[in-house]
Amino acid sequence: KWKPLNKVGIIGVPFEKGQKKYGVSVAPAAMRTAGLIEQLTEIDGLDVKDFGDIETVCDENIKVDNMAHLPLVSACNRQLSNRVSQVLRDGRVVVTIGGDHSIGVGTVDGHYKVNEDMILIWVDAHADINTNKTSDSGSVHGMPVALLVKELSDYWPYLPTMDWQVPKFSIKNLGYLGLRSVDQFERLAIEKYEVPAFAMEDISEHGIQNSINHILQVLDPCMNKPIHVSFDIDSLDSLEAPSTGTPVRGGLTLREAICLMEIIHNTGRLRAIDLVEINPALGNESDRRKTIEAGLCVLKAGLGFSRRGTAPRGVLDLPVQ
Ligand code: B3U
Ligand code: MN
Ligand code: MN
Repeated sequence: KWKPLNKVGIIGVPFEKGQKKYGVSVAPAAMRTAGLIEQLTEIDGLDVKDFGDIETVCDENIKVDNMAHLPLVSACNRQLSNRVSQVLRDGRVVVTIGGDHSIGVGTVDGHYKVNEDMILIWVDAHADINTNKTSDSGSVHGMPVALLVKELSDYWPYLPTMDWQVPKFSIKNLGYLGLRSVDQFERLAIEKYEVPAFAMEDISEHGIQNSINHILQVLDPCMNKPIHVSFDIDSLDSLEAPSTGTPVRGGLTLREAICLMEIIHNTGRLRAIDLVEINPALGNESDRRKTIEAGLCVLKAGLGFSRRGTAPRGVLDLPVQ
């Protein structure tokens, strides 16, 4: 019944106010310069449309306790949510290039509006499930999951400027991969709600294939739900993706990440990919190149690029002299 969509829509989100370092906002431009559209277009049969960048305009200056730049984060995500819904309604897989991970609020909100039965795979070194009470940093990129999930709505104060976002997504439809830097209350939330979470030691024990297959089995045993992958580049080992704001060693290899994305692609149900936290302003030229290339590899694997190669369509023999 399900087969991979052969249409994608790209959205760039040059937004970095969900964290403290300069540079994640230049990732969409850096990815385009590195050949994002061209490389995706080379994937067999893929129709790629660029929906441009989200511009954030915001004149509100309301302070919310331990949530830096909330009005800006909110304004950006509100527009992003609408754009994501629009791309999905155009029958395309949405590929959103961040930006920091606070933009996960907009991508998941926009996806949920179109597919209420969606499941969410959060691939990250971090769990991003802090509230403003539990966060040490006050950075919203550590809070998107807690903002999205209906089960945690009572743990938030009233959030000015966020009225547009009603948390309806259930934590029962969430799974984690790649965790290795989880705060105490984040761990408590994962245990309280029994979120299927494959931290690095679990991936070491079971392997990446069993890990993702187990999560898919738990979240969607009937295999009929649309899948959203929110991929934080810091899920990769910092040797593979050094140009990111909060690198943590001991992470996924690029091979594991590609394998994971191929498995999800092969379900035919992947409908949205976020690629976030690439920061081309950090590290040297080699770090930058490695990180951007790793991001491109992850996207291509999710969109049907085959490492085996692809024979020319409809051609049965080699050309003769
Ligand atoms: N859990 C910490 C650290 C963090 C979360 N996401 C990133 N870092 N990239 C926090 O700030 O909430
Ligand atoms: Mn993250
Ligand atoms: Mn992270």
